[in-house]
Amino acid sequence: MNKLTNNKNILAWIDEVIKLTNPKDIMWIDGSDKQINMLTKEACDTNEIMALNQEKLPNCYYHRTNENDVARMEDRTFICSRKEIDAGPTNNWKSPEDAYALGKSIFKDSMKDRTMYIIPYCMGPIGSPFSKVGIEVTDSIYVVLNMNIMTRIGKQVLNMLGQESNDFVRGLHSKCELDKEKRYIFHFPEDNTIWSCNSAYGGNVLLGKKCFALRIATNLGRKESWMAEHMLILGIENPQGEVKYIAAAFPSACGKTNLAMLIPPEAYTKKGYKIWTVGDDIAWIRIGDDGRLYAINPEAGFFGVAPGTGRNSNPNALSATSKDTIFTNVALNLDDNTVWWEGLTKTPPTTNMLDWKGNPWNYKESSEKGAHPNSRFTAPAKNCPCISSEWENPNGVPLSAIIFGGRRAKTAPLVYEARDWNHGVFIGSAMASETTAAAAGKVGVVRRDPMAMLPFCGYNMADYFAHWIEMGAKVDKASKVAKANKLPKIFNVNWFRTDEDGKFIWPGYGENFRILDWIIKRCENKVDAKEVEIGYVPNVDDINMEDLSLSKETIEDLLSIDKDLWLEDSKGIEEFYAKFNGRIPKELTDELNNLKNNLK
Ligand code: GTP
Ligand code: SPV
Ligand code: MN
Repeated sequence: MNKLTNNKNILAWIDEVIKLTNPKDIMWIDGSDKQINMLTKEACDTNEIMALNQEKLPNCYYHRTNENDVARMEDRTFICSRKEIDAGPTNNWKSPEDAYALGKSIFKDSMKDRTMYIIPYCMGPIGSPFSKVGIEVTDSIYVVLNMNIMTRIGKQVLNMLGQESNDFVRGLHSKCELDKEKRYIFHFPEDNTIWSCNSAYGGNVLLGKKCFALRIATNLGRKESWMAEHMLILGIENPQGEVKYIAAAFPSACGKTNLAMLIPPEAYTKKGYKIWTVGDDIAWIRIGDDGRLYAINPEAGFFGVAPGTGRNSNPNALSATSKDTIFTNVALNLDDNTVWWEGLTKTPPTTNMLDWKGNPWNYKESSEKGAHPNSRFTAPAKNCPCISSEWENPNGVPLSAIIFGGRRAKTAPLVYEARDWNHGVFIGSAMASETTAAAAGKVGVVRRDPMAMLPFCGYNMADYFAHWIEMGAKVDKASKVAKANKLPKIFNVNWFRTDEDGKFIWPGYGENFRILDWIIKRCENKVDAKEVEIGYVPNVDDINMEDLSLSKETIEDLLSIDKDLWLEDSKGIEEFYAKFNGRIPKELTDELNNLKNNLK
C-alpha cells in the first residue's frame, strides 16, 4: 500500500477501518488522471459503469443503481448526537453507542472481497478560508469517480491538511450487500464522523455532499459562526456589467439547478442581462471583513436531476453534461449508445431502448417511464457555459438577497418580501413544500421543510433557527459600525401555483428572471412595494411583462393572498413549532403572532 500521507491522525483512523472492514486491497486516491483512467477502465470491465458513445458523449459513462436504491432514504438517516434533544424532533436519532455498535456489526469484514479506496477531498476551493477537508473510505469505484467530479480530491488535499492536523471529517462507506433492511446513514456530529452502509445512491454515499456539507457542516457552522445551507448561488449581470449575487433555498427537486443556470427572456438578453452560476445545491456562508455575508459553493460539480432538463428548459445544464459526465438511472438508447430521459426531447428518438431498470423499453407501447424520476447526471461545474468567473473565488461572493421557495399549489404567492431579517427567518422557518422523488417515499405530499433543510439540518432545528437570528444580529452589529445595513434582503418565491386543472400557471424556468429582476430592484431601492399581511408584494406594474403571454389579471392572481388558506397555514406553523417544546426562539413566535394578528 502506497500511503499518501504521514498524518498520524489519518493513519490511525485508517488502521481502525481496515481492521473493521478487512479489505482485500487498499488504494489511496491521488487524483491523478492516470489513476482515474485506470479505475474507469476497471469499472467498465466489471460492468459497474458502461462507456457511452465516445464521439457524441466524450468521456461519459452510464450507471444503474439497485432498484431499491434510487433516492435518499430519510427514514434510514440518523443524527447520532450524545443527547437526543440535540438531534431535535425533526431528525431520526440513535445514541452514538448504539449506532457505532450496529454499524460495526454491519461493516465487519464488509470489504473482504473488495478493494478499499481512500479518497481525500476538499469541500471548497483548495486553500480557501471557507474550505474543509474530508476523507471518504469506500468500496465503490462509482463513488470514487463521482467524488472526483463533485469535489476536489487527491494529494493536493492532504498537502493542504498537513502532517499534524486532526481537522477532517471521517467518512466510511460500504455497499455491503445493498440490503435495504441494513441500510443506514449515521452522522456523529460530535466526532465529525459519517458511516453509510448498504446503499450506492448518490445522496447516501457521496459523503461530501449532504452528509458533510450540510449535516456535519451545520454543526461546524453553529460552533464557528457561519452557515451551511441547501442553496444555489447565482450572479445577475446588468447591462452596465455590474453583478449582484443571490442565494436561494428550494427543497430537493424544486428548481435550484434550473434557477442557477437560467437564460433570461429575450427581452432581457438583448439588453445585456446575464445569469452566472456559482453553485446549484449548497452554499457555505460567512461574514466577510466588510460585514456583509459572503457565500461559496463547496462543491466542484452538479449532481442534477435529469428529467425535465432539455434544450428549452435548461440548455446550460445540458451543455454541462455533453462531456465528462456520469449518468445514473436514465434510459439508454441502444441505436447509438446515448442517453435519454423524459423532457430531454418530446419523444425518444427510437423505440430501441432500455429503461432505467435495464429492461427493453418501447415508449410507444409502455406506460412506464424510461428514466427514473430521480435519475441524475454528475457533471463538472467547469463544463457549464454560464459558470461564474467567481465560482472558485476563495473569499466567496457577497449576497444581496436570499430567496426561499417551494412547491405550493395554492398558498404562497409568486413572490413576496420579508419586512426585515427576523421576519425573513420566520418565512424560512415556515416553509412548506410538496415532496418529490429526490427522497424515497410518497411524492406530492405537503410537508413543512424549513429553509429546505428538513432532511439536512444536523442538529435541533429550533437551535438552527436561533443561529440564523444570531447571524443576522452579528451582521447588523458589523454594519452599524460601517453605517449601512449590509444584511441581504429576504424573499419567498413560488413557481408552482396551479389552476383548477392542476396546471402550473406561471411559465417558470427562464421567465423566473422577471422575478429576480424585481428582487434586485428592491435591493437597490428602485421600486416600491405593497405591504400586505404576509410582507411586501410587488405592484403588478413593476413586474416586467414584455413578451410574456400572461395577462395582468393572471399576475395579480399569482400575487394574491387567500386569507383563509393563510390562517390554515399559520395553524400548521404553530403545530410545527409546538413539536419543539418551547425551544423556538421568541423572535419567531412573535413573528407568528404578528402574522395571525395581521390575518384577523
Ligand atoms: P436537488 O438537486 O434535488 O436539490 O434539486 P433542485 O432544486 O436543483 O431541482 P432542479 O432544478 O433539478 O428541478 C427539479 C425539477 O423541477 C425538474 O424536473 C425541473 O424541470 C422542475 N422545475 C425547475 N424549475 C421549474 C420552474 O420554474 N417551473 C416548473 N414548473 N418546474 C420547474
Ligand atoms: C437532493 O436530494 O437535494 C439532492 C440530491 O441534491 S442528493 O445528493 O441525493 O441529496
Ligand atoms: Mn439538493
